[in-house]
Amino acid sequence: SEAGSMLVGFQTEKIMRESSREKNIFIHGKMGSGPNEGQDAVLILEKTPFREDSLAELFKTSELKLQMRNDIYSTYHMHPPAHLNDIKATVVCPATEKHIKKYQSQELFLIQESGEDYRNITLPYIQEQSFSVQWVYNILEKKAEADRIVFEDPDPQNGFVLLPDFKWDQKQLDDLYLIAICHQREIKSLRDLTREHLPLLQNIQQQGQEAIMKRYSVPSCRLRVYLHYQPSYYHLHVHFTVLGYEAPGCGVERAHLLSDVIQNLQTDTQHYRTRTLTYPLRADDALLHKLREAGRF
Ligand code: M7G
Repeated sequence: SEAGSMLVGFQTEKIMRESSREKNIFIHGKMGSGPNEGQDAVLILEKTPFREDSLAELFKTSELKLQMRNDIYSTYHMHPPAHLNDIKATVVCPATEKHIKKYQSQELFLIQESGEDYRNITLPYIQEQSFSVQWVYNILEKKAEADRIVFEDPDPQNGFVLLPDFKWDQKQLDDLYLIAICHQREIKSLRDLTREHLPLLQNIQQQGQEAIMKRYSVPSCRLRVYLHYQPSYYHLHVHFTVLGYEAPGCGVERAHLLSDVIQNLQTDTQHYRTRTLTYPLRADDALLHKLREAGRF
């Protein structure tokens, strides 16, 4: 099939990031075949976690080659059959310059953005250049990933769609990761939220947690429910990840717990319009340069 041989002839241009600990590699290259041949692509390869329920099969079917033995110690090369030796591949193609930058490892700088900075500098910048949210609209309109939806509240005002994040392959619960995407299209980020959105946020929290309990038996006390500021995609969405899983790129500096957001809005409807928000930006981020030009960094 077309998908089956999509990576044949893939031309690696640059290894953007690699981690032997996380067992992943981020590659910028060009597609070597298929309808996108010659186009820029970001390819992320990641070895998948072990699954408890397949351990018995792993022991039974893998070939072991002794590497060394010394006293009570021995190490082996283990060769499991292909279906127990998955690599998860994520492809972004055609990838824009901005996509390529997103995955390139870079020095980070912490920004203190006041409400005024947001209106004068950040907002015009994100209106001019941010990632397309077409993939979000495809989900809301059931044009993509419709079969992956875990829960939907179709209400246009307070409703949302809950589905697995594309970072999660759903094979095990250790790295459980879902996102809730609201049906309302006018909320770009945390900065747009006021008390008026409390019913929406409470609905996402409540029904999202319930749906995850129902489907995966993971209770709300095991879930981290948060928003990112800045997000990559300016259509309001909420992350649900299981405690103990350190999702890549989900550092503490960008996360705002949904329960804190709700309380802050209950206390002050203008909270996220007026407060200084702290977040990291990459050295090559154009927003960083704008803030610097304005003498704000
Ligand atoms: P974010 O906070 O805007 O940006 O979150 P981040 O990627 O810098 O964290 C967007 C979330 O949506 C991320 O967790 C992505 O992994 C996820 N995501 C991105 N895309 C393009 C897709 C997609 O096409 N499908 C699904 N299911 N999730 C996606």
